[in-house]
Amino acid sequence: MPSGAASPAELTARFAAEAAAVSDRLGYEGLRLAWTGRKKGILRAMLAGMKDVAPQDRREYGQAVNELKRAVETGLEALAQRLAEEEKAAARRAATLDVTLPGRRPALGSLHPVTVVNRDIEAIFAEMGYSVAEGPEVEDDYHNFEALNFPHDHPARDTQDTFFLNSGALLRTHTSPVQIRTMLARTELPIRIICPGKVYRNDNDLRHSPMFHQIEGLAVAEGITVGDLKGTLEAFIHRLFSADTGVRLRPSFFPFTEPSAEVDITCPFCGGSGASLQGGGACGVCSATGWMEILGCGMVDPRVLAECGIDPDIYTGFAFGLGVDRVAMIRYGIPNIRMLFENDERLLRQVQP
Ligand code: 2NM
Repeated sequence: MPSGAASPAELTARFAAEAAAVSDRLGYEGLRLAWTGRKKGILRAMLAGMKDVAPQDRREYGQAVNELKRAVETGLEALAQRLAEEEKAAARRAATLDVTLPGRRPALGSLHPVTVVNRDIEAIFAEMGYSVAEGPEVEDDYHNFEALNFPHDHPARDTQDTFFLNSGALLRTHTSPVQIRTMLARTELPIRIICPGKVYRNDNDLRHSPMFHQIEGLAVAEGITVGDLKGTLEAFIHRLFSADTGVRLRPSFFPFTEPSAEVDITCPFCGGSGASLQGGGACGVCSATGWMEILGCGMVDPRVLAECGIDPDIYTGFAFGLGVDRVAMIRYGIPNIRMLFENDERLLRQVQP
């Protein structure tokens, strides 16, 4: 054995230690070249060292180098296998879901204030036996005006208020045409419906939007009275706002109802006092009157019933209409109707159904 050189046994141990420290393919290549390299490999040097070994020791030395060579070869094979398994395991780890990680919170949507109010109103009337009726937003003069007893020169028919389309069609200015269609198509009485939906008027300023949302209601049966109208609307208002909300009817006029009335409620902000709650001053929401207009209503005009094939000598009915946007603005303290239709997430985020 060459003096000063490591013995095959020592080299076997060194190889094992170096192989254990290898953690990737680059390290493997380095190790393989260092030990089995044809020109500078350690095994090659060991064989070359044979000439320095005393002749009587050569046999034993040769056997030891052969054992080292086998140890290196099987060691390299084992190392290659270990690296391949580690790579596979790493790929598996990268591809699997760690179920112990905290979850990512999903982005929650919210309901538009108009949707919330629509649903609330629909639920209240559903309890009172009403069903929801819907109809087209593109209407004709007959269902939007004529059948509702609008005189031909009524200002609401004017292009100032109504969006007319080609061919005489128009965008409905209220949801009353749905009620006309329901009465015309009825198979049985009584009728108890509410009609929610978008309506359109050529009006656009801080208090008006060219598209807004209405809910109208209609009840037709034998013996329906103004008392039924008042009782129904009072019950509705007490459910929608609060049981202590004051309600008053003021005489009004609509072409399709007689008599007609506007319905005021005591202001939900000042409780009807007209005084600002934030110290002194007047309530800005109801302009210090203590009252807010919320609904229009009336007994369906006999001419409207007759036009829809319902005998007004036997049947009577009441109808009402309200602006859903206005109720949403009151409930959520939204100062400007445009804010409802700007899709600003800061508004939508504040609505808790
Ligand atoms: C309102 C106010 C008063 C109404 C009347 C009818 C119909 F079709 F039965 F004649 N539908 N809606 C009505 C009555 C609507 O909105 C302010």
